[in-house]
Amino acid sequence: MINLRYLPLALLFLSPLSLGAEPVDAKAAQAGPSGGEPVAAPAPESPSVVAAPADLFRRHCAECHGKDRLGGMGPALLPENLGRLKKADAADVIANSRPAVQMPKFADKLNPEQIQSLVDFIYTPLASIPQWGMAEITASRQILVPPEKLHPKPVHSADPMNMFVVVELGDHHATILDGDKFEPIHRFKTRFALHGGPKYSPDGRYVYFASRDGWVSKFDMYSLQLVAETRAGINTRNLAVSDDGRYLMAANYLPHTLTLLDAGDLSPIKVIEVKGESGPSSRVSAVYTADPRHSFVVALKDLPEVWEINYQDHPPKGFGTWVHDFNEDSGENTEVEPFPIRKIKVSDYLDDFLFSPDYSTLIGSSRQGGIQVVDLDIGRVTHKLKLPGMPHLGSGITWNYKGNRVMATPNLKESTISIIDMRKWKVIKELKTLGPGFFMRSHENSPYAWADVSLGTSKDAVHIIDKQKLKIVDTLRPEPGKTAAHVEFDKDGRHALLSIWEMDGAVVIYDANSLKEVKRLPMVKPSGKYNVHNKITRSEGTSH
Ligand code: DHE
Repeated sequence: MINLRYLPLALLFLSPLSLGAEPVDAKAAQAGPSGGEPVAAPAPESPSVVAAPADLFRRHCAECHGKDRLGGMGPALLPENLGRLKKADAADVIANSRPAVQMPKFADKLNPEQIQSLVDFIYTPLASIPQWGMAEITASRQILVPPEKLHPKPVHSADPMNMFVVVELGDHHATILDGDKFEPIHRFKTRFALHGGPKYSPDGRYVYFASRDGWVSKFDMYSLQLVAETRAGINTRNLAVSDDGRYLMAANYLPHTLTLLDAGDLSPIKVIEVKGESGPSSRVSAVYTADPRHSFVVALKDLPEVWEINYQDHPPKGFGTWVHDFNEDSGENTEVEPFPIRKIKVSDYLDDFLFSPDYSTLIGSSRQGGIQVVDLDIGRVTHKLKLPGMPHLGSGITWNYKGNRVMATPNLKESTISIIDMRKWKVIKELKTLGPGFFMRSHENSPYAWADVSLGTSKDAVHIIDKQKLKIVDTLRPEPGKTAAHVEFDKDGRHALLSIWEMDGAVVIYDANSLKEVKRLPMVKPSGKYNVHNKITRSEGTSH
């Protein structure tokens, strides 16, 4: 149990969901997302004590955040993991806590200098990249419900194909929504700071979440419970599920690795070090599965390469050592390494990316701005396009326009949406928007694409784009003054669900044709919404 004597400051940034497990470090990241009792305030720190920040951390923080700052019941306190909290705001969080966390206030317990020294300490990178290999991952794994205890059929009456997961970032929960009635049917605690889209198993029964702190959680959509968790990294970007449902791959910033997990019990299969031939290692920007290729495709942040990792039992010609080991006479591949890697050189470091609908082409955001088009079959960059701002390609969508496939992407730094002909690789339209945006969405059955402008001053607006006229035909303001961001359609494309991205936020359900509001469900800073059918069928209007 937690020793309250040591608890105080250690609860920095701690979600209310994160208490109630064993002390950190011994079982570092084993503390589950189960709830706990409110925390008693600490004994005041004597103002006369001038301790070194490391000592302050050890005494006040290590219990919950790990003596190595890698996290435990509370999140990791490393610069990489604190990326979304401005350093200038961290002192205020320590002094005054923040809404929806159980961390007590420390303003009257530590003096401003002590608080500032702690801030400086946690924003200082560790001297070396911490070890997080097979042993640590294995030790972190927890089976919460064994497979034999899971109900074979759904315990609810919702259409399993038309359910949504809604991530509520504000208090680190997720809500499962019936997509026909638009009624929440379950709400549960998640790990701290989920990021990236949760990914479904191919049959839609399970959903896998990744948190920025590296936790991968498996949730059963039939019995509505978390079934297993593993910490795949210390700082993780996102995860992907193989098209056969057997494997997960987590993309990590810390350490510089890809973690391959068994999708069944989340046990680690392999940790792949991400480094170039000449030595330097790289953070991983993102990983996705390319279903028809039976591969995970990976973009790298610090190496100008794209990696394709085949997960078939018998990988095809062209992968890794396969070429050398392929026996031309027998036509067999006898000594192939499992999960061989094919490395494709690209012209610039890539951030996020999307695929063409047939998965033969990767379209990636260059660090310098603009996009690179990579033909995955021939293994090289075929086109480069200069675009204004920074395209946000993970949010890119495609559709058929006058017999041609086009794609559209918001820009993180410019008030523009770029629409690109995917045959000629030419920008055919730059739509001026009310501000830079983060997410775009549509559906095969909808004439409209929805685009938020949540990064600008008109963050409460959402543009409706006619996909055949290539024009903004309407602009909605679901709640004036409040951030509106991220849309997801229901299974048939008849409704669009939009987030009011605020602590007192909501998911607003619109009729996708009349654009009239149908219902509003209060939620705590809802971020992404993920429809089972649209995700597992790889709808052209949503992220994959
Ligand atoms: Fe995201 C998806 C990268 C900041 C919310 N974001 C993704 C993906 C990548 C990415 C690579 C695709 C993964 C996937 O879906 O599997 N995000 C980045 C960044 O590099 C960036 C700009 C900086 C960072 O801090 O990492 C960034 N992202 C944010 C935020 O600040 C957001 C708005 C709030 C948050 O959660 O931190 C945010 N990102 C999201 C969401 C998705 C996402 C909700 C999933 C979108 C979807 O519908 O699929």
